[in-house]
Amino acid sequence: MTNIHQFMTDKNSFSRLVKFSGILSLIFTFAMVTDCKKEEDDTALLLGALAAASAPAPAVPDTTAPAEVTGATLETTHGGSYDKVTWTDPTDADFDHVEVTFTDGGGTKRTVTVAKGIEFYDANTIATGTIFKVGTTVTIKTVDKTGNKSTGVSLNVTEIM
Ligand SMILES: [Ca+2]
Repeated sequence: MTNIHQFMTDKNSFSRLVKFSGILSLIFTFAMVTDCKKEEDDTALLLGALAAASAPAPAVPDTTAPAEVTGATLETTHGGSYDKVTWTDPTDADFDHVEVTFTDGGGTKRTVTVAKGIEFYDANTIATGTIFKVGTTVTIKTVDKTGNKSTGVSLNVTEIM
């Protein structure tokens, strides 16, 4: 049997002990490195999640038409027939223009664009004496900068008594 004194003084035994310590130290270092690596991975994951959370949301395309015009009214500038339509533009920030569709006295269907802020259309712009055809409708649609168009407000062109 080898006692502790013999073990400690035996060069081979001591050398084995040193080697064994070295292996233990290697295992310990490996364990530490592995743990650090895991923390690095966790940090990378966390940073990735934070970046994803703070990144600006992808642009959502605008598909919303502006509100309708209000106070739409037919008027006559010559008496006898309606030839003018007036309204108030919506307040939507992206409102761009109005589209007026009507049938003129000669039966021709027309669509005209009226810029924001004008708030009226006179059929005499086409030719003096042009009127809205009785029995048809004048439709006013609002359009935004993206091109979204409202359903429209329609006015019936009736005979003026
Ligand atoms: Ca819009």
